Amino acid sequence: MKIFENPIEPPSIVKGWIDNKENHGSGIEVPVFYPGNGKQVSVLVEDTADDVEKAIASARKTFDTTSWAKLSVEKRIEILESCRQVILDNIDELALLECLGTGLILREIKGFHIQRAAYNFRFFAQYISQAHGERYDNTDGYLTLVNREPAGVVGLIAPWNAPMALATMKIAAAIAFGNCAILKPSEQTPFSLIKLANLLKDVLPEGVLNLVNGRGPVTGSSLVSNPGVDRISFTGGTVTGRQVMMDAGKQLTPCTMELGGKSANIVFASADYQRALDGALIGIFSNNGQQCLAGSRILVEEKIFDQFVEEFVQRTKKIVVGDPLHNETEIGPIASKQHMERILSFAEGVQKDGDKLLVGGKRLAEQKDGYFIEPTAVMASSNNSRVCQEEIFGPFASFISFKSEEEAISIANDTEFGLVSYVWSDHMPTILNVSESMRSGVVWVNTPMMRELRAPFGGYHNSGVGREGGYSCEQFYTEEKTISIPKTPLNLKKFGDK
Ligand code: TXE
Repeated sequence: MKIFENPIEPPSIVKGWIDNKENHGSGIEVPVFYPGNGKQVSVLVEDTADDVEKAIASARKTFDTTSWAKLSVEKRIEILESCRQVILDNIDELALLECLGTGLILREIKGFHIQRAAYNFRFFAQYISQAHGERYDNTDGYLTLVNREPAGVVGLIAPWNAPMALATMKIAAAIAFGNCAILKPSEQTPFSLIKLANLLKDVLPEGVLNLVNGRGPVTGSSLVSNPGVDRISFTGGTVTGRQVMMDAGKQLTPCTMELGGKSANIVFASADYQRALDGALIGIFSNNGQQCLAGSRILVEEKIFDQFVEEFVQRTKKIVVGDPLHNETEIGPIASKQHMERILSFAEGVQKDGDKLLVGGKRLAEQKDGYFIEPTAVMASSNNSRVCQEEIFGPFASFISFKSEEEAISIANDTEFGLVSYVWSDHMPTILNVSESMRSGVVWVNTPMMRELRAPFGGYHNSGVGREGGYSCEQFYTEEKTISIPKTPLNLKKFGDK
């Protein structure tokens, strides 16, 4: 039996971070595992409602009583650029810690996740250097200014599938628009983000970025339910998102929700076949298959269906699943035992639903203690199958064939989700018609994934509420204020002067 080594010596205990100091939480110890070998590597001390209260009070104090919220744009840009530099200076350690928590492939963590984390700070530095306000003159002699002011204290709840890349989008946006933030990483993957908070202590004033650790229903819900929080930005599952929104709703706290997906990857016979095949594999198997934007329902035009499926299956059989530290690995372990078992349960249920397993579906025995599974593909009997309707969130593709553009559109939109759609065709009228017909927040044409940070990202239906991206974040993390001033003293009506 092969036991894969930990990527880095794990911290023996993970604590919270308040006022640029470690905070020893008052809750229980929660075990943390390395997905590559299934061993417990650390514990995190859970932050209770009292610890969360302390983090909020610290953030509020900084927001209300220091110059943080009113810094000049030049100074704020300097700070955001320094955050970026700190990440790049510590890329190796942050990448190993990210790998320890998530089991993501180290090569990809270094090449994408940490780079994106650094870039998120630069992106918002550039964005605020160009942000503009509104000003209205009117014939009654008034000048009206529209200010965008920081929202205040914001709660940021991050998931486990890409902690650095996703959480820093929230942190950088919150800071760029003058807020103080409280981050709650996933209890499964605390290592890289707590390290980041520690590293940023030389750049960020006390109370600007606090971090609380713990399970969702304890630490997360204490943050969401606290009336001292002015915004909640959440990325996670749809079921949890619904709960978070209900809890936040009691205080009328505005939320953005970046939730699950079951995205259609539509391949027309008019597509560049080879690129579409490569794109379909990337769409479902990158990031160990654990991504909200995965192209998990692969819809292929009947004319090319058999050949496409056959070649997809042959390529899938050759995918290298293994140690995330090895350079040749293409898919690493699933993030947790519980999640691995959930993914496998879909493969076990395939026959019951009348679907057919094409490849994969089992845990990889030779790497028994790690959470490794075979990349999997299923031929669905119809779009009503469980494998086509539920988010599996793993290296698990479902195939369906279609005969016409109308049928493809109808199948693609027949889902509770609406995050992303992929369209593969070289026929412009098809590209335009399908793109405009998709009930999803994003459409990618002839490309597997492309995130333009200036553009909104988010979903229709149960895939989310609100958007992330340049202007979308500016709207979310600020309050608008309208100030009207007469340019010269105006004649006022005189009450009681008769
Ligand atoms: O995530 P949760 P789970 C999907 C994916 C996955 C499913 C469940 O389909 O199989 O969700 O994953 C915190 N109040 N995605 O259960 O629960 C939690 O501690 C406040 C899609 O592991 O959504 C963590 O920090 N916070 C997705 C964060 O929410 C709460 C990414 C996400 O955990 C909370 C991850 C509560 N009541 C999973 N309960 C994406 N959109 O990319 C939990 N949390």
